[in-house]
Amino acid sequence: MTTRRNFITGAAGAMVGASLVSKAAAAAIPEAPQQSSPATQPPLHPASGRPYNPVVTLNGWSLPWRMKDGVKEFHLVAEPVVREIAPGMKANLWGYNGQSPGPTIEVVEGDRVRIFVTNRLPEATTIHWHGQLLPNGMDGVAGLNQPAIAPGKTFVYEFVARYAGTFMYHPHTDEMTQMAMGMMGFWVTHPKDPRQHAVDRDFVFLLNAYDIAPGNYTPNVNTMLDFNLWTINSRAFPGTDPMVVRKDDRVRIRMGNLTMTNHPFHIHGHRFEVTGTDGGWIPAAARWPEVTVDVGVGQMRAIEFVADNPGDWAFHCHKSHHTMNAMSHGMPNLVGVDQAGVAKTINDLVPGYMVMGDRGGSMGGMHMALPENTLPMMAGRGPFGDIEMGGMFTVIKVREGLAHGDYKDPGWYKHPAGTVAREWTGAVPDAASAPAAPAQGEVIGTATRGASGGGHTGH
Ligand SMILES: [Cu+2]
Repeated sequence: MTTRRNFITGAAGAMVGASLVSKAAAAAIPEAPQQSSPATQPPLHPASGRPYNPVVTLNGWSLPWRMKDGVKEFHLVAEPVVREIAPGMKANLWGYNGQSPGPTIEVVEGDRVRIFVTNRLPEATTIHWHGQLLPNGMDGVAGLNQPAIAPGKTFVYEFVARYAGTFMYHPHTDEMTQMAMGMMGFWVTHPKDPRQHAVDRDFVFLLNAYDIAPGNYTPNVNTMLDFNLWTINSRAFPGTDPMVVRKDDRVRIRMGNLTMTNHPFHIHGHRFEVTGTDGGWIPAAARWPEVTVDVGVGQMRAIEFVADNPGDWAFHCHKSHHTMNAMSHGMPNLVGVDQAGVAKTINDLVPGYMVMGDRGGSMGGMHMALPENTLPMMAGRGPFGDIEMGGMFTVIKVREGLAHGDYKDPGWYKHPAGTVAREWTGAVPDAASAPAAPAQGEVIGTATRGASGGGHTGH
């Protein structure tokens, strides 16, 4: 039998056994390990049961289990948590076992699974096992399939993980509030034969969004569309960890979307194929090459590629407002307007004012005073300066010669000599501008919308 000690030594990180259940009850209900760190934890290699190739949850972890009479037993605790969204910002969220999202659950096709769910939230909850083929009474829709789990109560779910694939879990009780607060987790059912669908590195994460006004800590749960923090597993760039891979590794990235809008995820320097959805694996003959995959609301997508191109490659949502962090900016669009002196004049009146579209970098480079607990809209420093990104953005670091299972950040890519875009210092031909282009500082027309319609309060 797996002991609490095995639980702790079986997974790295600052995981501590929760004292939720008394010693007497410990035999009946497994411990509920907790995770205090938002850092990416090493893959959790199975200590019992059938072998499989574990996944890596970006800025997350996998939940240890115990084997009891041939059944894999897990214990999830739904509870309020404090999640660091990125250094400099923490959020009061709801999650499972110490973090939002909750831990990834990994099982093997054919496993019988028993999941204890303890509710430590101030309101009732349930868990829906998105994508699983299971008995109706285990599906987790409060009122329809089961009574809701009242605060303080523990329910048990039990079913067989019937087929290998990519799944997630989330409440089906007061969903608007509970998902807006971060309640969700990843689920991977591995194939019985570990050689099936085998890859060298298998990353997973959920896409989520929050509406946390600058200077605040708690999401507004009534927001329908105007979210201002777009996150990968409840982390915003530069808080997202890089995905470190060895050159020529076959890499899989599995993503699930529990926000209220779609996210077209785009890779740089590589091509991929979509190999799976939450409905199953896509036959090889039906796959086609892509560099962007749209992950629709409530959907999951698995992509695979061979990481044959060394470097630091951006991987991000292609909606440009989703790679920014929160800001209430009723800002005019002054792109193309000579604002020399304007900022200084206004700053004398309105300290902290800054302008968009003037001398590139005015956004990322603006180290303006922010309310407490508020991330810069775009941030991140790279080897060449400001990266000017936030939100749903991370970096795939492809390196030669890494050890199998080495996920440590190798630092920035060292570009071979002569392979970096550089300033041209030779002669430049005339007539490099469009014939009718206004000169810098010259304005054509004074459309009122263009001058004042650029402001909005969210993304
Ligand atoms: Cu997006």
